[in-house]
Amino acid sequence: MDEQATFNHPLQTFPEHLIRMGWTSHFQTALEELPSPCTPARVIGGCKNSFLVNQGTTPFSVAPAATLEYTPEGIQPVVGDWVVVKDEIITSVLERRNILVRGAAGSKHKQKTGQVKEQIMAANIDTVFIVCGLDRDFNLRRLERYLTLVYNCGLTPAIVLTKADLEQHPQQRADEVEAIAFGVPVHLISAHEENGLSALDGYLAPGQTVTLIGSSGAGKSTLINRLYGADLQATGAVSKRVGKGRHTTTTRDLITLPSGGMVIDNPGMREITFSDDHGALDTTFPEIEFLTRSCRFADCSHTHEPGCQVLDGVASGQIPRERLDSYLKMQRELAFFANKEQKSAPQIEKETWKGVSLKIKAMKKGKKKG
Ligand SMILES: Nc1nc2c(ncn2[C@@H]2O[C@H](COP(=O)(O)OP(=O)(O)O)[C@@H](O)[C@H]2O)c(=O)[nH]1
Ligand SMILES: [Mg+2]
Ligand SMILES: [Zn+2]
Repeated sequence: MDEQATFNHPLQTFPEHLIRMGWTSHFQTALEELPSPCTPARVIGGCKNSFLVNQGTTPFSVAPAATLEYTPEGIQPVVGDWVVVKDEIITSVLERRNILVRGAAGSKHKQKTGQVKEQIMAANIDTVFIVCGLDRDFNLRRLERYLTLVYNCGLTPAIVLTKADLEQHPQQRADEVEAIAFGVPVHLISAHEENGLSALDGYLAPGQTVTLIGSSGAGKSTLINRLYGADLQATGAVSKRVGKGRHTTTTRDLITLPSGGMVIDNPGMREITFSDDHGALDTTFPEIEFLTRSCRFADCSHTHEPGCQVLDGVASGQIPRERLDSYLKMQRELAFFANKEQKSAPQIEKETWKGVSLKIKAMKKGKKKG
C-alpha cells in the first residue's frame, strides 16, 4: 500500500510503526499542513550536521538542509523531533508538542543569536524523570528546582529516587520528597539491585517518550541500562572524595526499550534558570502560594511584614524555613527575568511556530486564488 496516501487521509488511523514511535494527531495535523505529501521520521540521535533518524525500520543518517522549510528561523532538529526527510536530507521540523530546556529563561535577542536553541535538551516528551540518588546527591532544595524547571516547560514530572540500596531508611527519604512534591509520583528504586523498576512501566508503554534529568552521578545512565537490559550508556563511578560523578554521557540518543517505551538520557545539569509562564512556582509550592493569599498586604514579600501568613506558617512549624527560603530564592530569580522582559524559551518556541503555521496557511490560500 502507498504509505504516503495514508498520511493524507485524516479519517484513517495512523500507521502502527509511527504510533510506536510516538506519533499523535498533533504531528499528523502538522504534517497535513505541509503543501505536499511527506514521510515523517523521528530524530533519535546526532547533532549539528548529522542526525540519526528512524522511519520505523533501520535507522539511518541524514543531514539537515541549509535552510529548513516550514520551520521557524533558528530552529534546528534535536533528539525527539519529528522531521520530514527527503533524499537523506531533513527538510523540515514538524511543530513540537513541547521542549525540555536546560535554562527556561530566554529572550528574543538570545534566540536570534542562537543561544536558546543550544539549551534545548529534547523535544516531544511525555514524562520527565527527575532522578535523584539516595546518596550525597539527595537534596530537597535541588528537587524543587528541577520540579520548577519541568513545570516551566509545561511538562509532566515523576521523581525517581534511585540507589535505595545505599540508604538505611529509603522510605523515610521518599516521605520527605512526597512532602515537598505535592502529588508528583515518587518512585523508590535500586538500579543495582533491580528493585522497584516495574513501577516505571506505566511511563514506558509503547509510543511513550521519557527523558531523564538530574545531577551528574545521580544514576540516570545506570537506570537506562537496567531498563534496556544491557550497558548502552556509559556510567561513571562516583568519586568518593567529592561525591560527584564524572561527566560520562556524551550522546543524547533516543533509546527504544524492550517495553516499547523510549528514553532520552541527559548529561547532568550544572545550572538551571527559569522564568514563569506556566505558573511553575505556584505548582511547586502550592501550600505557600495558598497562604500568600491571606497575607495582610497584597504585595507582601513574606520576609518581614506583619500579618504575613507565610511567616506565621514558618513560626508554627507548618512550613519548613528552608522551604520558604527556596521559594523566595526562586521568586527572586523569576522577578529578575520578569524585569528584563524576558520570555521563556518554551514560550518563544510556541510563538514562532504559530507564525510559521499562519504563513503556510496564507501561502496555501494564495495558491488557491492564483
Ligand atoms: N549502589 C548503587 N549505585 C548506583 C545505582 N545506580 C547508579 N549507581 C552508581 O552511581 C554512579 C553514577 O551513575 P550514572 O548512571 O553514571 O549516573 P548519571 O551521571 O546520572 O548517568 C555509578 O558508579 C553507578 O554505578 C544504584 O541503584 N545503587
Ligand atoms: Mg550518565
Ligand atoms: Zn506574606
